[in-house]
Amino acid sequence: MTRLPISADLIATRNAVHAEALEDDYAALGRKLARTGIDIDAIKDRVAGFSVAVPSWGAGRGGTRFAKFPIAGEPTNIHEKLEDCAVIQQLGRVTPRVSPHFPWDKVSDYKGLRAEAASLGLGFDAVNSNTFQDQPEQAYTYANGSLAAQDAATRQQAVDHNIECIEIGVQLGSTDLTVWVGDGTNFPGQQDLSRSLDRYLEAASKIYAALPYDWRMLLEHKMFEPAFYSTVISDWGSSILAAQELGPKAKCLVDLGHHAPNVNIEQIVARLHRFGKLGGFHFNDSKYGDDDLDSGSINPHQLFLVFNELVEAEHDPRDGFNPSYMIDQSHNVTDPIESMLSSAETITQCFAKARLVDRAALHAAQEANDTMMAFQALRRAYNIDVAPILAKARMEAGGAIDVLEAYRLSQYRSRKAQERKAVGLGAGIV
Ligand code: PSV
Ligand code: MN
Repeated sequence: MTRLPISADLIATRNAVHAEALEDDYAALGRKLARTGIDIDAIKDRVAGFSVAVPSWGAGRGGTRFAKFPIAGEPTNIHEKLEDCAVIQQLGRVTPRVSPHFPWDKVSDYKGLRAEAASLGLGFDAVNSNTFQDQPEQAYTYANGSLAAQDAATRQQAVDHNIECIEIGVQLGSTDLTVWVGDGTNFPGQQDLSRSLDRYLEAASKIYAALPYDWRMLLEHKMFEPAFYSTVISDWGSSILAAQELGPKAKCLVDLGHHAPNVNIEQIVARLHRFGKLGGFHFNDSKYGDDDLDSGSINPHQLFLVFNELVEAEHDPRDGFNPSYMIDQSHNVTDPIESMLSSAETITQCFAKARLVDRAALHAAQEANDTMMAFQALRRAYNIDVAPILAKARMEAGGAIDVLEAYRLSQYRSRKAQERKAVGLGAGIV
């Protein structure tokens, strides 16, 4: 039995208020799109089939290394995080899966956790391992690295943790393990740059060997932080080389905030797909570094261009096209539920806009070296406001036409503030 956290009556009542205007906007957009041969209902159906996972850790207020400013009613355990993720899914209807992080989300009964999620209308996405922090009970410190550590026992501990994550994931119904390590150096000379990669590859291959037949290992690269001189899997080049060395089940995961400033991320996406190594995404946005800002809040055009490459890849799947989509954000100054509702909408908008690109016109212009018309093929799609398509798909799936309005009217957060224990101060996410 599902027990959804927001009153269905509230959603229905608010939708009734907005329905007429939505029909009007949808019809107008339908006529506009029809003039270029696009069937709006077909786009709506694609939108209805789109989904992106939310990170369990995104349900709480994030923080910087300087401070965290908790809000009343934020979750402090996986059960409460699931409840908040259920709100996001119930209202927005594009986030049916949660990506858990271990040991942050550790429980004693994972079958029970899976059933609990299902009762909230949720499933589980990729499991994320954590060898970038020490845990109270662990034998060896990760201060000098994990999978690439000099010390063999430390490497083995990191391998064992990843294998435990796979075992947990099997019980939760996941089929992907996302591995991000913070291993690296802060000083030139601190470690040998080649031998540290050798150690990483050797340890990673032990994790790879433990993958069930239908699982993938998603390697997440990041240029810097916490290591500020060198990082072992620093960029998509290191990532694809490692994935190629490990085998076909190893793919690359692109976190949008993990690149040097101004890097052409959409080209990286195209390259990874070209070589059969595009595994998935952590969506967020950034201005300066790994800012973990809300998706599309800084550079929505870049997000659209990433989705444009994804549509190209889907049309030309080569050895297959099955990237997993996840959000990975840190919500430092907003209510995390509102941020994820808004981000999921932005991501879906980019997905929809990329489908509006006149591909035949784009390809013809490319063939003819007609730069301006090729650019215009993208620009025209980017400029279309697809909000009515998303709202209609959402409404038809039982979600709210105006997600933020419904969320605020539900007073969910203030209700939780009465029920939940207060979060301590401190820094960082959990
Ligand atoms: C690292 O910055 C990262 O993007 C990885 O995905 C981690 O698992 C996540 O953030 C957690 O904070
Ligand atoms: Mn990430």
